[in-house]
Amino acid sequence: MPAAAKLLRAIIMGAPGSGKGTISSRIVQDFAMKHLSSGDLLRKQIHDKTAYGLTAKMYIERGDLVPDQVMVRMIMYELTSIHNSSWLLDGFPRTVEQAKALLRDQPIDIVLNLRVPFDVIIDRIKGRWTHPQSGRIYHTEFNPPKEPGVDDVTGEPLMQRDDDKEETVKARLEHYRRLTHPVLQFFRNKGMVEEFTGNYSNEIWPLVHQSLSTQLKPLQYTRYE
Ligand code: G5P
Ligand code: MG
Repeated sequence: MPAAAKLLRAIIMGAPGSGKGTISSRIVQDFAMKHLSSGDLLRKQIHDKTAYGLTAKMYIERGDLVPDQVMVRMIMYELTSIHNSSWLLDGFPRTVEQAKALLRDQPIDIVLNLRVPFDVIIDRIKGRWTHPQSGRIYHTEFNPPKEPGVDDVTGEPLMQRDDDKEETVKARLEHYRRLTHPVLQFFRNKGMVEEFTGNYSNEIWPLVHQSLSTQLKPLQYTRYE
């Protein structure tokens, strides 16, 4: 009987706007991994007006973090449905409490940390447009949709996120500095973090690809210069 393929449990971290969603969408194209984004999940719950969504809405609109117990319950539940696959967690954990709860439940193989300067990030977020139903991300200059304001795949309208207003972005960056930096330190102390630094996702992506290729076989051969 052939040996079961190794499953990879990865986390992608980085400040708001550092390119977690952008890099994650490239990862799932090139590797057999499921992408679970806590932000996308929360926005879907808000759209569907679920109990989680009603709780999360006011926190997200202020740029605050949703309480740990809500997040831990939601993410642990979602992980049970993909336990047979390799997965990539984006946006979770965001606090040391969340990180400890995750490690009590799941073995984590690698933490990918995207390091992009804050001034680059603020410029990026101003130009972001998303397709809320799928989580597809665009940018007016970096990766514009074929037709302005319209999703390439469905033809549905694109939206700007409510929490992308300048003041809210500043609050999100501040929470990142105060609450999420310690999470990185927590994982660094365990020797789990791989760092990727750059101003552009196109320079970071080949390095991420190379690193993951040492752990998982890519779905197709892609050459990055
Ligand atoms: P989210 O949704 O997790 P954030 O704040 O962590 O939100 P965000 O904003 O989704 O992260 P990102 O995914 O890191 O950013 O970045 P992205 O969307 O890929 O890229 C940003 C923009 O830059 C896009 O338009 C992209 O096209 C463009 N871009 C990418 N690369 C380049 C480049 O090289 N050049 C240029 N010019 N542009 C580029 O969380 C949202 C909220 O949900 C709650 C919190 O309230 C949070 O604020 N939440 C949680 N609360 C508690 N605990 C948790 N675990 C929570 N998770 C979510
Ligand atoms: Mg994102």
